[in-house]
Amino acid sequence: MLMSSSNHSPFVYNRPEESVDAFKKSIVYKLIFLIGRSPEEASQRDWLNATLYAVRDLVTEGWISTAKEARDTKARRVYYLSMEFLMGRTLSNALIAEGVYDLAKEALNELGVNLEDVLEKEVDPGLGNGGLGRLAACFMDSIATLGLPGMGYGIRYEYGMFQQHIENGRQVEKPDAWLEKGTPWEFERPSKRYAIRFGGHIHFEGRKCVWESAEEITALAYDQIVPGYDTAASATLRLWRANAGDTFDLAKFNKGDYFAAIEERNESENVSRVLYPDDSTWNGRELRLRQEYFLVSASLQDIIRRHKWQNGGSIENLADKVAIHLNDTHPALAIPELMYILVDQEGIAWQKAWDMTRRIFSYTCHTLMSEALETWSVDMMGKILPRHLQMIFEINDYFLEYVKTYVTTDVDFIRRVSLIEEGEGHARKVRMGWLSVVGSHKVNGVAAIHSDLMVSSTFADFARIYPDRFTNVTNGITPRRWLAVANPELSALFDQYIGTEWRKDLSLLTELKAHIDKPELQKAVAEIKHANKVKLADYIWQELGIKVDPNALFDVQIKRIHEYKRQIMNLLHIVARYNAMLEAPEKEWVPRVFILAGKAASAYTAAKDTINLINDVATVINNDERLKGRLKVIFIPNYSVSLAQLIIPAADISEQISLAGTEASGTSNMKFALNGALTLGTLDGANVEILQNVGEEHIFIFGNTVEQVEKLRRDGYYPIDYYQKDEQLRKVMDQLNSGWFSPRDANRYQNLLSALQFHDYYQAFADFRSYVDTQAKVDEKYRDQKAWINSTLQNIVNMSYFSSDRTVMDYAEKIWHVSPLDVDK
Ligand code: NBY
Repeated sequence: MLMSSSNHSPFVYNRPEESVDAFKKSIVYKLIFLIGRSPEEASQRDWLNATLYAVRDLVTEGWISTAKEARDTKARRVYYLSMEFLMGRTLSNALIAEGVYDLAKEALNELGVNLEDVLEKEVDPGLGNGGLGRLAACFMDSIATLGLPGMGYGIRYEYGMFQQHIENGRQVEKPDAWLEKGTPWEFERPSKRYAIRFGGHIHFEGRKCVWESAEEITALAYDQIVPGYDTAASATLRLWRANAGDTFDLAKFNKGDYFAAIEERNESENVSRVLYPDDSTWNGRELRLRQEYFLVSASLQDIIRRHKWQNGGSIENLADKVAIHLNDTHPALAIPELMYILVDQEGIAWQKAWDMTRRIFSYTCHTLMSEALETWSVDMMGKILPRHLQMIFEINDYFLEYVKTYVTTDVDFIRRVSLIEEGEGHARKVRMGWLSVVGSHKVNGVAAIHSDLMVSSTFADFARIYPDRFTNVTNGITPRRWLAVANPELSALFDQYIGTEWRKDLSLLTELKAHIDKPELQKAVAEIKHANKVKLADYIWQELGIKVDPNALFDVQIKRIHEYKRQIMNLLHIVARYNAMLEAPEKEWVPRVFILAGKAASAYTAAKDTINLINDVATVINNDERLKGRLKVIFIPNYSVSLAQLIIPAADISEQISLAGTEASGTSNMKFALNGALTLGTLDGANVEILQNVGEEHIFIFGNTVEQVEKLRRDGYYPIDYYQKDEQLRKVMDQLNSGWFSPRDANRYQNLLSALQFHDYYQAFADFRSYVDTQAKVDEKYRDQKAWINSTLQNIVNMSYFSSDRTVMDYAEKIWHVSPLDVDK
């Protein structure tokens, strides 16, 4: 049994529950003895760090006990391998998890420090690109809160996602040196270090394969506590940093070439230098392959060391005690790595090792887009990981033999499912998606529609081979960060009606249904939304010097910039609205603020041009006085988790307008709905399930269905037909083409626009009319504030399903087969 967080700990001599004074003392103690500053000379950052240390004390014992509990009960554990974890800021989340937010506020206040100011000082580590990385973070939060024996493994990139600056309307990338500010939350683990080997060659000694590597670097562990909410249980996120270790090139060193020897050290540390800032196209770089292997090798060594330690040195029962989850194919090398360990190092028979491996692994697919499917050239893999390539060949032989024996001998089919793509005229490639499916016992998509498409398209052949392997686990979001932390006023309001337990059990939101018609609740919800909009408007004024009216409808699209997400279609509607307003300036237009944010991959020209076009259109519209401030377009730079926490609670409309069949799930759609924004979306990803949960009167659905999209593709999609038929669209496109919004460089958007007009894979014109018409319905509803607030509430109370606690329990039961530890008594 673990000590509950509310019990008195004998070790933390000044647990703050007892009094503000104890908390004050703890913070000041940290300030003086860990940071080395007196209260008089402390900066805001010093106070932040001192508070972080003080709060970390509160969770550390529970964290240690959670680990002990898992050890003592020999629990089966789950390990979540991910190249990305977008954790967001720590302090506010930890204060809320420990139930000491108000106490900390008061303690700091008495020290003359404002907690909210201090919170804003914390860096927001950008160790991920977007949805995939943030999902991993929500899962860690749920694993901790549910008390599951689980742990995350990732890379401690020295530079996270680049900082986005906007210069003359264009995105400029600046390095994100997040470590410079210090990392008081983390525990360095100098004793947890593993050798990671690369290169060299293999030879056979009899039937035994021997890998003699050429290079070795060290992986060092850094741990973060992920506190569970209102429980002593915590989870661990372990991130690896590359270190050159003790190895020098002694030849160079002895020759007196000191600098060359040191230089090489620097180079080997490049492995954990920087996050690849691309969320869609995989780019085949050697350094990325090294990063993936670095994560996999360090994590598996750590997992096996722990397992052996707890199982008397035996590895026989590994598959009974360990589940390893692959967050997309990025860590898929774990499959041949485990085989290498079991077969070459542990001497387990190949077939038995393969059975164990498949029981251990499971894999989530996050995309259907072919350009995002990882493949590595056989040549490159052979150079960096010769034994792993050999092992993949062995797995492939075994697998294809199975297919020929039990499924089909059709050569075309065999060629399609082979783990090795045999290129005609191009080099052979390893298909990491296929490897992940073959090496796992379960494969899941992230929303119902996506999982269906997965088995009918990308993995259709595999669904025939392994009909029971594929399943769906719809994504979710943690209500702690996305409601309790991001929207404290709304949270406090709900507490008054249904108590505080919804933070742990989001199904309790349904109890609000009994109160939905109460005018005082409706009024309070409207007032809180307004206050959140005022806050965002202040930020926009501070950062961009643009005044927006908090009474206007806030229409928000925040996500990575990508053609499939169709920010450009949003823009087409904005320009159409602009034109319509100028044609009838006296009409009662519903004032609107269009807010967009998101980063473009640095080599993605169409995405970068889109940002430029948004800003060009914004400049013209925002300065057109004929509009009397009733239309504004705002691009907020440098989108991040912390900005999402500011923007989402202030949104009225959530734009989820990807082409049907392209967005695997989306998760911001859930965050918006939970905060009372109404979705304007296509029948794509989790929008479909949001529709099912909130009901069609409370969501704005438009556009072609997957079936219609596919039919258009088959029959031929001719954007020009839509252009000719639709006068409003024609006018918008003619304006854009004429350089209306970029007079000094009229041809700036030629490529972007001609793609839309002649061969747009994402069919923006096809959905334009229904999008614009649906936007008119949005206005209509917004005019009826009573109806609007009712829909707002209907969205919120029907969001239970989208808690990541539900998602993670689904994984735990169906896929990982792990159960919660007995943490609190
Ligand atoms: O994963 C996103 C999906 O687009 C979104 O629909 C889904 O809700 C979310 C969580 O399941 N995918 C995503 O964020 N992908 C990446 O960030 C990503 C990152 C790196 C690479 C590919 C994709 N890569 O190839 O390096």
